[in-house]
Amino acid sequence: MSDTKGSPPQNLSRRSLLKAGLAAGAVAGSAGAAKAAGDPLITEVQDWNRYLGDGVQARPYGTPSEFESHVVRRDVEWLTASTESSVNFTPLHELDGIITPNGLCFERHHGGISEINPADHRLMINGLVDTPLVFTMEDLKRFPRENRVYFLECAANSGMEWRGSQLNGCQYTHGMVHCVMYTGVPLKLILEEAGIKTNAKWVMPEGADASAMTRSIPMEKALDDCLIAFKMNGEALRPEQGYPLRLVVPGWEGNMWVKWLRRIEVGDEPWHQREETSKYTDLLASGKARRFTWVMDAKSVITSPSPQAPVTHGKGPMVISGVAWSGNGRITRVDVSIDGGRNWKTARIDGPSLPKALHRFYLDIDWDGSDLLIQSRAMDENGYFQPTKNELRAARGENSIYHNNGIQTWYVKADGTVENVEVS
Ligand SMILES: Nc1nc2c(c(=O)[nH]1)N[C@H]1C(S)=C(S)[C@@H](COP(=O)(O)O)O[C@H]1N2
Ligand SMILES: [Mo]
Repeated sequence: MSDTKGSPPQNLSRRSLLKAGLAAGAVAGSAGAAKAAGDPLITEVQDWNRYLGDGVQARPYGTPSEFESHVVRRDVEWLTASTESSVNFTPLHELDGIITPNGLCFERHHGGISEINPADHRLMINGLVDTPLVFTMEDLKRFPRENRVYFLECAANSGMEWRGSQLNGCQYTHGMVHCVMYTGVPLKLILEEAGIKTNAKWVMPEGADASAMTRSIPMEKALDDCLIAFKMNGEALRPEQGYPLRLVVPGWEGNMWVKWLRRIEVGDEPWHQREETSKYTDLLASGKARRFTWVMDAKSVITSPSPQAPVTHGKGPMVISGVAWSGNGRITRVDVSIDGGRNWKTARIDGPSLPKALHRFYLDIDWDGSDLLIQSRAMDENGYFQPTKNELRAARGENSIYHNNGIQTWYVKADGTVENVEVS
């Protein structure tokens, strides 16, 4: 659109000149007024206004406008050796509200994406149950189902930032999180159908993908709020997200949300699988490792402005926006600082406030055009406050990758560009 800037309008009618003059008068004296007076986007009838557009069914499955083609998941090539065992990131800096569009949910696979025909998919329950069972997708869809909105965060989200600021973009530092509405059957109902033995204390979901992902989950959680989900945001799960079936483990680390779910074993103790021993444990400074660190603690990040979303409008009104979430429930408050944590203002949370879901916050400021160090810190319904990165490092040392929920700083420069820095 900027290629039309400055080109003189042709064939201006008296009427359109008059109108343009009036428009200029309305914002007299400003640079914007001069532009509006001769702006062909105002004075000329545009093609999209003149010609008929595509009819219905030109796009049987809708996709975003071509002008939004930059809003995509992105990866960091040097992070992993292969794309099949890798991750890409949600473009948080381009999104608003609390729901992540299905095509933009970050992907984390350990053995690539399984392509499964739902007619060929089975879910088995075995182990310490009265009756081992195998369900087809059709069987599962005959159980009462529920709709619930939850965030999913990989425990490694922000892991590259433990020792200092590294990746220059909110998409890369914080984009291993998404939030959708799941439709599924409570895991409790499936376990009750099989009948769990009195000594049953743990369940182990297993994936049908090449990595056959397995994790141990305590029975209390399995019977509490876990779902066996087949829909996200109203439509079938995407293959990337585990089509046709995934486990939803609200508030707990993403690794436990087994995709392409094909089996649930019931046992009396944890299985000590790879993903809960050599991976997804946190090596402390003492040499000991924390393990079974399931809950994702309260965290927040400013999504805009941020390095990939610089300020292009100059001084004056500016919307600072971000997301906050807690694996322990609702977010009750988000504070924003524009001076690197010296002073804080309480941000406005807008949209639904659901437990274990993303919350959207805004701070509307009048920017004086000077450098800013912007930060956000979230508080959840238990009174837990998101820590600074120094507080985190004091507690857990510097070996960690997982569970970095430290406060993020963006350095907004006078020219509007934004950089990832650390003020702790
Ligand atoms: N079967 C299976 N389930 C899996 C994985 C996998 O590789 N295979 N990756 C796990 C990890 S580490 C995360 S963070 C989440 C990512 O879910 P997403 O791809 O929907 O974002 O899925 C989890 N479930
Ligand atoms: Mo993960």
